[in-house]
Amino acid sequence: LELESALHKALERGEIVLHYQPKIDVRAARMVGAEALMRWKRGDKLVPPGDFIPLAEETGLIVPLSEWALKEAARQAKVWQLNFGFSDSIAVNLPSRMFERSDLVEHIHQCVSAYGVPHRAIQLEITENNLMKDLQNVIPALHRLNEVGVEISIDDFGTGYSSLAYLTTLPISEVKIDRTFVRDLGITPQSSAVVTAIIALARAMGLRVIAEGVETLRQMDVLHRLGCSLMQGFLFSKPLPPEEIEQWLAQTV
Ligand code: G
Ligand code: G
Ligand code: NA
Ligand code: MN
Repeated sequence: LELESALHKALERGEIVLHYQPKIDVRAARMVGAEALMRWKRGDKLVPPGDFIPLAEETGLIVPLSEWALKEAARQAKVWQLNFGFSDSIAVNLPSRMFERSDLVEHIHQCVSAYGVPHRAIQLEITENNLMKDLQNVIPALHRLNEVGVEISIDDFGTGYSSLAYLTTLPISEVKIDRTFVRDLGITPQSSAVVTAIIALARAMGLRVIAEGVETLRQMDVLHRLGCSLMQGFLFSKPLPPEEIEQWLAQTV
């Protein structure tokens, strides 16, 4: 309960911040975007999202937190555009709660308009399980987002139970191979079988594919050989505060 009221105040006190992890195109050797990840600056501690996102989901605080994250990502995209010519997108993780809101698309529109960035400056990551959990609300929202140019990436892909036939009907742009498959690449044959299948599926559906949780050169090599050149993970960079990610942005242009 103490944590709950502290989290409640955290947002208005400016204690919630976004860190950014670069998405890398290994073939082009450049950063092609970044994923925004929330942290809570509580005193001199930096609380990881695993310690407060579940509570935020339970209490509904995830809604104002996510609304703030969308706005903050749009602001950051504008700053990077002005300082570094950044024209890629910042990915924001969106929980299924946000899709229950009829004004989600309007809220995103207001965020990008407020800072004068194009809608494609914001990308949304939704986990495969969240996607399938609330199709009734998610599907119309995905179509409206697609119409205005906000791309959707399916997070933790391969861990859920989505019907592949069904997925082909959704306006999505990217699938993100879950880190559990990446972790075992080069170790278990099953993992490379799954990754090979996901890459083939993505290609057949005309989707980009990105691998998350890339930690070793070996994983990078296997992924590259299998035809996946977009990657994210500690091998390249951990999630960084905005000041520290500027070295990546400076290399991009
Ligand atoms: O950054 P870290 O690896 O600790 O993140 C842990 C989990 O918290 C990840 O699954 C990530 O998707 C989730 N997470 C991080 N930031 C956000 C956010 O802004 N919104 C939501 N809904 N989840 C987030
Ligand atoms: O899928 P999700 O949004 O939960 O992923 C984001 C989380 O993954 C963040 O908490 C981030 O810190 C973590 N992460 C990023 N890169 C790596 C990595 O290479 N290995 C592991 N184990 N975790 C990573
Ligand atoms: Na994510
Ligand atoms: Mn993920």
